[in-house]
Amino acid sequence: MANTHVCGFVAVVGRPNVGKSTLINALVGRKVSIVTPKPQTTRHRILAIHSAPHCQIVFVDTPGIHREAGKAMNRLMNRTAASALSDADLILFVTEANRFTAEDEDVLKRIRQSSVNAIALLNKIDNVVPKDALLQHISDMSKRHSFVELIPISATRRDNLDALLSLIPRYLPVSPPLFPDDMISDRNDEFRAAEIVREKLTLNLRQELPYGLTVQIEQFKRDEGGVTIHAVIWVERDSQKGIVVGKGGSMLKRVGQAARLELREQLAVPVHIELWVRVKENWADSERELARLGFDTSGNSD
Ligand SMILES: Nc1nc2c(ncn2[C@@H]2O[C@H](COP(=O)(O)OP(=O)(O)OP(=O)(O)O)[C@@H](O)[C@H]2O)c(=O)[nH]1
Ligand SMILES: [Mg+2]
Repeated sequence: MANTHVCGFVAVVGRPNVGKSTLINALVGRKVSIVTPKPQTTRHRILAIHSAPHCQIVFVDTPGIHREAGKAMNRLMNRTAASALSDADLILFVTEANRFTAEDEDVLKRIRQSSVNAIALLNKIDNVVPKDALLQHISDMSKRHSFVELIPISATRRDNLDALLSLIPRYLPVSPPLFPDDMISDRNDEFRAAEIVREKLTLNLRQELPYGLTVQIEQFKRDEGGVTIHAVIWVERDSQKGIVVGKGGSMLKRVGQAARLELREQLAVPVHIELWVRVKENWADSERELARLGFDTSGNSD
């Protein structure tokens, strides 16, 4: 039908670290969501919007669905992903092309229960050797569920992403756009600043520590000179404080510098960042603290 406009929500789901956020950033052409090599990077539901003359695709980035749901934050992350999945018009189920794990199966179970149309994406095909193995993985995947499409991709190399973008509109309902056509995300610059600081912390700190910290913006001020940001890095225990500060403040300096450079690029104005580290005992295991720290704890049910 000529001149028919479609619009809908496309939930991007999968276990942690399969490349959901990388894919979304590549599809909308902007870094809406942070990316790191460590699992459990995304903690929030983040919208990334692609607008074209006859369609508007609202991608929903979600936390990786995972099993070690020990703390309140982990349970909240899983709930956030599950509710995005059941509210969607279409699901993009992201897996790694060369393996299918028990956590992937957990996600697929939720997809089956939702009865929403799902496209299976086998990501990171640049990692698959020998290339023939990919055919076997595609065949295995096609037997697990009646996916409406099954597409091997590489989010980092952009392989098959244009094909994916051109297929999605046929699974979306006829609807006018739900968002202004110049809007790329539902998140503001303050949220983005907190996330970029957390990304730089995750990239620079070793092992488990990134899971125990969160970033809260205390001040975000714009004036003629640019943007001034004051951010607090909350850790769970006193013993973690020294590691985040680093020897003579070296870690904070490195993280602040990396975040400043990226934000200056994104905001196109000079950026000044000051970081503090504070302790809030076991914040990640308290629903109340999570709500105070900006997590959306409302209305998500399992
Ligand atoms: N080789 C390769 N690596 C990729 C590809 N896509 C993503 N990655 C890498 O996979 C890692 C995880 O990427 P993310 O986009 O953060 O993964 P995610 O699924 O959003 O992870 P969570 O937010 O933790 O659930 C990063 O190191 C990416 O660079 C790809 O196509 N090929
Ligand atoms: Mg992510």
